Amino acid sequence: MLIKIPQGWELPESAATPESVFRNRRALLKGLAAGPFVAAAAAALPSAGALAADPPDPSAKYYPAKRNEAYKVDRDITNEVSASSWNNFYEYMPAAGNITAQAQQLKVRPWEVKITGMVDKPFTIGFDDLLTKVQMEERVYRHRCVETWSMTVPWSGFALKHLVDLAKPLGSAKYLKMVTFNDKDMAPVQRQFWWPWPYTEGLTIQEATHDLAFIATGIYGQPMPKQHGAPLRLVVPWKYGFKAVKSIVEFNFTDQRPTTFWETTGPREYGFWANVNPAVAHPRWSQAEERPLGGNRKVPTLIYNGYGEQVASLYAGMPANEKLFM
Ligand SMILES: Nc1nc2c(c(=O)[nH]1)N[C@H]1C(S)=C(S)[C@@H](COP(=O)(O)O)O[C@H]1N2
Ligand SMILES: [Mo]
Repeated sequence: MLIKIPQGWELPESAATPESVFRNRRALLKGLAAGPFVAAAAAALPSAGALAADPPDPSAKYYPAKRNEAYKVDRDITNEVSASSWNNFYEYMPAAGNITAQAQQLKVRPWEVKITGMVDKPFTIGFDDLLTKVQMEERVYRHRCVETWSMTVPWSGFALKHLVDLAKPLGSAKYLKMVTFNDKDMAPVQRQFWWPWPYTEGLTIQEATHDLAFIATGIYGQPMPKQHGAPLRLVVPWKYGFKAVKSIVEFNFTDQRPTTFWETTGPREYGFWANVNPAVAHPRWSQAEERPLGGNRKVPTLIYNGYGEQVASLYAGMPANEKLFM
């Protein structure tokens, strides 16, 4: 997101770690290649996925999850190195870029998720417990960032509807608010008081229970790397990427439309609905095209990011003053 606050610390794209460094490190970790240069490069950076020092991941048994072939995309899957080395996670670097090293400060266990607000009975559940109560699957989805880069990736996880069912919301609940952790030790950037931490997003209950709404706990057949928002993050592929809140600690059911991190930060540029629409320009750039990660080629952006057939009916009959596409 390009909000114009003085940003001396912003890295230009050219300063990102070369992909070759990641490739070499991965090869080394897999025992396929070694040699003094590769070893040095590998030692200099934390790993893209599990850090060597982390304890064994108790959720490893769920991956790879069985792919659900109902979710098909007529695009090539983005190569893993490109997707995992170009991320947006302001808690670790307030600009999109290579945040893998910074994101290793995220501690994903123990991890508790709170279910609060207008539900039958609020509760807290450990992340690993939660996984035993849902149906894990893999889905290939498009992802379109409001800043015009895009990717197509296999997410592992479960339908958000499963979590809504576990929560037993009251009939009076109209919205689901989702909140990222707020911890200055785990994310020193959260000391920057001018951002409205914690990162918050929201959906209507109709959106949250739509077939496409997904909670991702992994990507490319592995548990979620930290830079992608471990251990669980939202995926709503018909909306701009900023809706896809990472590292969630709370699901709050409410009758009030939640005010989001980006609405608070840039109310004229980022809204609640944020549905993808190539015909509605961002105030500072066109949304007509996008650049799939891993290349310089541009391709046309599609209404609802290609999911119009499934989701357009959610918005039929909305009042004309609702800004559905920002
Ligand atoms: N907590 C949190 N969630 C976040 C963000 C963030 O800065 N903080 N960035 C969002 C944006 S703008 C995008 S495009 C996606 C990027 O997801 P990825 O890094 O896994 O590709 O995460 C979204 N979720
Ligand atoms: Mo984004």
